[in-house]
Amino acid sequence: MLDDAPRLRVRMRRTHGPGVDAPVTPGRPTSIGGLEVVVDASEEGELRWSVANAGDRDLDLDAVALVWDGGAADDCPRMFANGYQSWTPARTLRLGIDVDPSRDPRPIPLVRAAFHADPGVCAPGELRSEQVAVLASGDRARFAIGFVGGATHAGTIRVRIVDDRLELAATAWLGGATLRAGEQRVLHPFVIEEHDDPSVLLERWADRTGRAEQARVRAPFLSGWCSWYHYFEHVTERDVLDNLALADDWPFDVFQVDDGFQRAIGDWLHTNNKFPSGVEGVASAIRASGRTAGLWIAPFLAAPDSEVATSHPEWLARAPAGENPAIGMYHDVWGGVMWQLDTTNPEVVDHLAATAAALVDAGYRYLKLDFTFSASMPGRFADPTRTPAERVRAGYDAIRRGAGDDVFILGCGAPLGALVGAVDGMRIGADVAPWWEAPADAPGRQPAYEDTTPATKHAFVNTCTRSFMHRRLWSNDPDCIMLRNRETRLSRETIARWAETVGASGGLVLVSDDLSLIDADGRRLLDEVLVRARAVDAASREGTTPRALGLLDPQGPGGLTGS
Ligand code: 9PG
Repeated sequence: MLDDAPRLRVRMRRTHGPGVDAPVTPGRPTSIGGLEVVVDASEEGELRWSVANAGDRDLDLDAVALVWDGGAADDCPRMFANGYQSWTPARTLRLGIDVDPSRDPRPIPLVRAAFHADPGVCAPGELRSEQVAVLASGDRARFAIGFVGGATHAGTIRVRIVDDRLELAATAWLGGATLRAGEQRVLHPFVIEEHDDPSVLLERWADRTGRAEQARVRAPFLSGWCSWYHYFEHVTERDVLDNLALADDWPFDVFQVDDGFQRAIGDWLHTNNKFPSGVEGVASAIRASGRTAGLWIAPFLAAPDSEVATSHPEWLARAPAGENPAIGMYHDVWGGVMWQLDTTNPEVVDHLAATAAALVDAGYRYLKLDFTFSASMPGRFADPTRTPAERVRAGYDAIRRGAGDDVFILGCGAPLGALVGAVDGMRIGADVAPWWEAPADAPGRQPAYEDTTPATKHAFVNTCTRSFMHRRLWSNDPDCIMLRNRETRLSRETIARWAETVGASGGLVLVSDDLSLIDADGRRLLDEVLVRARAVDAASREGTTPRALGLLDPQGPGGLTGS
């Protein structure tokens, strides 16, 4: 497709500057807007490219793209579009009909920055996918475009129909990173493959990317308990101990304490008064029961009144303009605005490594790192040459360095592309909730971004559509099952359907209930789900993952093979 060189163009957007566009010939440097782009002839089907600052002044670069004609749009042109982070949907969109949510004026810009690599507004008619996209005519796939890697910048595939033809743009998102005078950056290569089965295309892309990025795919199968989806932020040490006491004959490897133990967002080694025994005491109790102790943290955030923010204001990223710190997340439950730690500051990475080491010393061997897209949010940083992807990856790498190689690290609220090779497990969908569809007043609901709201249906969609990632990029975490049939709005049928889908995915099986509310049927369901999940996981390690039914159906997938 890219051999059609006369139609190949490079498109570039410097920060605060207009987009510029020029034809490019593979093998020959193209000068554009003070930069030089080199596209190599492909090797092993991978197109290699780089961008260099040819001038004698530093330049800030938002995005550079290769743009080409993808042929006639055909009937029912569709794109399987992968979302940016754990909670963003992966599903099939209709070109010429569906609209990118960034075009909706209602959400504040911060919402766009949380759910997309590029927080800007899409062009009219344009749809986008992160890392990999499958282009299709109706139910038949045509080809996939995928970036082989994402650790140094995000890769966004943008598509629109121009004169009944597909205009394709493979975009490297550098997010305003400074290119020093004379500096060259090698960009992640990308591949184009043809096949009529979308699952085959996605699996081949994930195989290739997992190999290239040394994906961590050898962690043991895990089952466990998580405090979040029954107790939420009200969890107490007593709740954890009570469930531990009830769990004696439950098949859990991990017992994981979620949000609610900490004194402040950012101060992870100090508990609030609901956890009188401290982080060590809770870990000791879990370990004494023979289980792996797990803990949730949101490591790149700091509450304005946290010790970390007040004693080290210089560790905070600065807002894009003005003197305030940069926002990493707005969350009512935590009291509003949370600042963003600057992971380009060597002291911050040392602090993250030391925090992880201290938690491991306290007894934790499973860390759930949440809201980690926050390190990719806009701001000004100690090292302006780092891209958003590099800022996220630096934070994860620091935590890995402190925690050691044998601690299970679970990414959550995490930009997927940047973290292949960094995490053992990855949350691949929105939060479940004790309801199927989100009610109008569900917490976290954002106009135009409703499909990221905590709701079991949203977790179900991504568990099906991202099944190809399992044991290729990491172990998939589909999010928790809930087995209680009291204190929930889920019907017995829906409880079972969701639990069976988790089992059919082969991913992590985590239960999030007050165990005293689960009856014998619930327990039997868990045992069945675990048998299935172990078998599917074993097959996945051998390269056979379950496939989504109806992957190219714009109404969403119908389930997984075998479910
Ligand atoms: C703890 C939770 C759980 C859960 C995570 C994550 O936008 N929001 O308001 C929003 C709130 C919570 C949330 C996602 C989004 O969930 O996925 O498993 O750990 O944090 O706070």
